[in-house]
Amino acid sequence: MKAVLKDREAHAFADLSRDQLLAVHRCMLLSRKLDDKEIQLKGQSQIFFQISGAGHEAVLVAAGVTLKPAYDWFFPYYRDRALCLQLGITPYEMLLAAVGARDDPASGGRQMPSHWGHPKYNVVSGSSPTGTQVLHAVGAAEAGVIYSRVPQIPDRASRYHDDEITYVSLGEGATSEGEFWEALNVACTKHLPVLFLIEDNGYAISVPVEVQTAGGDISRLVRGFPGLHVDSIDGTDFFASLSAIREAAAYVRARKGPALVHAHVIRPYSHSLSDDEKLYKPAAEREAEARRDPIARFSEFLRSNGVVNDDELAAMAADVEREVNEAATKALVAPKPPKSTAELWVYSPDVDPTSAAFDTPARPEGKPDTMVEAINRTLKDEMARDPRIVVFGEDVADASKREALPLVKGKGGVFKLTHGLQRLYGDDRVFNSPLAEASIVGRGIGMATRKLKPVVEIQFFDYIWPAMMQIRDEMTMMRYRSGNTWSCPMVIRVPIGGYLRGGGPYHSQSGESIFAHCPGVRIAYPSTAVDAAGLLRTAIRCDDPVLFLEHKHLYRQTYNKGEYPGKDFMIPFGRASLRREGDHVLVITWGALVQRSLLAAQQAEKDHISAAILDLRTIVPYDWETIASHVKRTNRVVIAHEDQLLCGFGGEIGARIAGELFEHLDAPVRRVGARSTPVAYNPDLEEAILPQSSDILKAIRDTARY
Ligand SMILES: Cc1ncc(C[n+]2csc(CCOP(=O)(O)OP(=O)(O)O)c2C)c(N)n1
Repeated sequence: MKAVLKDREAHAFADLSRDQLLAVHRCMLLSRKLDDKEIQLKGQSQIFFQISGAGHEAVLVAAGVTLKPAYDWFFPYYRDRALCLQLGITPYEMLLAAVGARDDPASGGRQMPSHWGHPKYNVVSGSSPTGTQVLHAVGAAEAGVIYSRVPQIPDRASRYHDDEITYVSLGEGATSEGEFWEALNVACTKHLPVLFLIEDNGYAISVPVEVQTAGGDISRLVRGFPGLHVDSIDGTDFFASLSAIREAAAYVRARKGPALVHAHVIRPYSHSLSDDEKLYKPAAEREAEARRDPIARFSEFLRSNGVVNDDELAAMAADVEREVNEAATKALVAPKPPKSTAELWVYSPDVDPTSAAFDTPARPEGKPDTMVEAINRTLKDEMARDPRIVVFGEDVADASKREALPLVKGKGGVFKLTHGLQRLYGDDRVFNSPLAEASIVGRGIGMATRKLKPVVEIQFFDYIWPAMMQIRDEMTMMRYRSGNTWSCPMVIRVPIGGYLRGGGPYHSQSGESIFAHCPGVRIAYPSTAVDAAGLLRTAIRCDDPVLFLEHKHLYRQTYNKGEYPGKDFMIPFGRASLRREGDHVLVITWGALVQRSLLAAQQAEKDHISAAILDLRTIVPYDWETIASHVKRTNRVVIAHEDQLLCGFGGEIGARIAGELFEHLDAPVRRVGARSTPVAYNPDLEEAILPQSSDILKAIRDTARY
């Protein structure tokens, strides 16, 4: 090992000039001094969070000098200060993030410091969950490949480079997350140009690597991945790091496959300022780590090889100190974001899917379509219009095996919604994914940050949960947390709901209210074929992430069929549709309960109760104006949804009606929803659990007679 390092040192030293060696040292020092400054400022309560890159500097500068800002793509971990300095992010910009300044380029005061992001250098906004970024990197790498293969994309030449690399880093602790393994699997399956850097400082907060990783050595575990270049190095040794990163980068640039560099580093400053490593790391271990400090090692190398003398090193340290102090003085007086801007950038400030621009007339064509046909045709038309649209998910392709495609009819999704898309648009734009929901959404996020338009499918709502972290903490927050510099507009299509007579607990779930609680996502929930076409087109053309809920029971009904409304038909979000006029009671509903409410209203008519049925069509945003105008007219309200009553979205609407329209009510707001149980397999049990027309009828009668 020692001899190998010596060779690498000799080689690397030979091809870096004196100026380059000094620049390497200065960057490492600058990174450390910025950490020190932030620690000081945190102690003075001038900043609010600090996490350091101390001990990781050597391998990060090695990566920074090898990779190309604004050419390659970067998904750095929170320890990557030295890399980001090397890429071009300035100390002043970093300190703007620390003080939460308005002009912080990473986030405009929305995100903690050291969660890097800078559009100028292709550094994509980072979050705090460990490991989520790895899937974004895979998606970003895929985006480059898709741009290279889809000539119809008009501006693609400016969007990728044939030999670009996507860099992503993470700690050895984060490699325990499933997303890391999903990412490696996809990167190796598709031979994607991703460079994974594992920064192994031996601990994840207080958990040592031997408790974290089987055998205590992550690179040993991943060596079986086909096509993956793997190297394991001392990441506190700059020359060993440079040599390993260069070799890995050359492998990836040559399109031989992905690479993974496992760098053993140290963490001299505890996990963060909230942690004290003395509580779990004995003194001897800490002293041994200190002897490997990358900055001390590099300055010793420079000195012992006559590259610099002590005076020059001292002068450099003083110059770094001056630069850091100047940047801090400036950052501390930088303007803060005004409180009035707290709600900016949850959604796109440029494209408003509730606006008249999305209100386009229907031009009906042909015979009535089912909801399945309407969605399928909309996808086909939109993919023809916009070559940036990519469709992927489980089973969505017609046939993954190319040689099979001419011989078979094609699968096109378990419900056939995507049938024929692969045949029409090719397997670069329509493809199957591994059975891994987090990877479907996470890859979509990475692609969307590079301006592709992913329209992905989660096969059943019941299985969306592995993707919840990607949806809640990544997709919905990307724009907000990056201060509107990054966004990931994409569509997640999800078959939802029950009434299947045998769907059971895992093919019948509802739960739109869970996602309505995540600021940053729009939620559409059509009940007719025509609405599905219009709302899906709006979802695709708008600039926000959209959860598009398709009720399985409504896919092939005859009562909600409609003539395909044409290639440009859109329905603005936040516009409810009055399905039935009525004067006595207003029923607010959506999804499968629209039809059940209509049947209940017909029955109520026999009692001379006239019930209006309002189909919300979108949950986020929901059409409060229309709700309010009808409540003021009928003075009596029932809210009916398939989801459980407890914490269902009806609770939100009911509370708002009670709060804002109390003086217009002649009866309490009644809600109809499922019981608080899973949906049972036995059809009788299912019927008892899910709300039926008879339940809505009873609520209408009780409300009318109150
Ligand atoms: C998904 C998730 N779980 C837990 C945490 C809390 N947390 C923050 S950092 C960290 C340890 C990370 O260790 P590692 O990946 O080895 O990186 P290191 O901090 O050691 O550089 C934990 C548990 C988190 N941010 N995200």
